Amino acid sequence: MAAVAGSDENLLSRLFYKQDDPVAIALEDAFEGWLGLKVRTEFPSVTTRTRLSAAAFDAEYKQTRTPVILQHALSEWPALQRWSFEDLAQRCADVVVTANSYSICDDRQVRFADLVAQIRNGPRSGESAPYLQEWQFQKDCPFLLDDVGELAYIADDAQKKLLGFHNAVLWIGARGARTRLHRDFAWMSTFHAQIRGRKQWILLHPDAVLRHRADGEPDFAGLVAGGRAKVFHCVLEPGELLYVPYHWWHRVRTLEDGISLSFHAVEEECARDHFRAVLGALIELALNGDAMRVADPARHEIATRRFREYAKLLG
Ligand SMILES: O=C(O)CCC(=O)C(=O)O
Repeated sequence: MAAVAGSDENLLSRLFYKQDDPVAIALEDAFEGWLGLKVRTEFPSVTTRTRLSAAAFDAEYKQTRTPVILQHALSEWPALQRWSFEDLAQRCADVVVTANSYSICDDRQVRFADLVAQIRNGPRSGESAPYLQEWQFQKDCPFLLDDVGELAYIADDAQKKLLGFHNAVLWIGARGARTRLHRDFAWMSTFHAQIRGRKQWILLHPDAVLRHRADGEPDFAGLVAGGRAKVFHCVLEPGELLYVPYHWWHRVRTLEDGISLSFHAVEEECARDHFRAVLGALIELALNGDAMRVADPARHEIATRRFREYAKLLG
């Protein structure tokens, strides 16, 4: 793979946002190949805990910014019993959503019920697996929130405290759908509730650095060199909740047709940085939107969509 000329940048940042950039796509494909060889044998798994109290979660995982899988956190959620593809397709049928919204080559507007039919029928040949990513459902389908229980782990979410609602989004995709390596915007931590299907997660510590080797190839082995584990993996099962602390890189592959819900929460210590980042991004879009659209169309498109949804929620 061609190196980025004269650059010693962290290649992970190259993947961030630049979802349709050919260099980023080649890099991601090479990463996928490397993961395929390593993932089952060499990466440590994310720890799983059962019925963990909010206080223990705080002390052991939140304070140390360590990912963890929490079992039984969702057992009171009606969604676990009620949500199926058929149920959601019936109740959200005519809502228009954007499928594959993390790509500007592949994205498309579609009726929700039609998208579910496409997911269940599997991708047509040559098409990527359909994926409804980061769907801000709260305005169009507020009744779905009735099926989602409280989570004691996000009781201090600074966004909820300030704006009155959590940032909750749905991910509904076909087997094989993936979200490429990225880290979440604006200091948000993720609490990802798996409702249907299984998902493979790869998590990279915030300090992880990916550089080129002397021959110009990406040095994936360097990610785990030095004995300090920087890459973790897990397969999230229905009923489990995964905590991904802010700034951790993550990459997700849907192993079976799946439905999941993320809360993107703002921890108290990050509140100032979060709201500064959101405001900064909004100002950048307002003042430099045209330049951004030329330099990085995918980033421009994703930011525009995100703020449009945000405006609906605030509106
Ligand atoms: O499930 C996915 O495909 C991605 C989830 C994710 O990146 C998140 O919730 O922050």
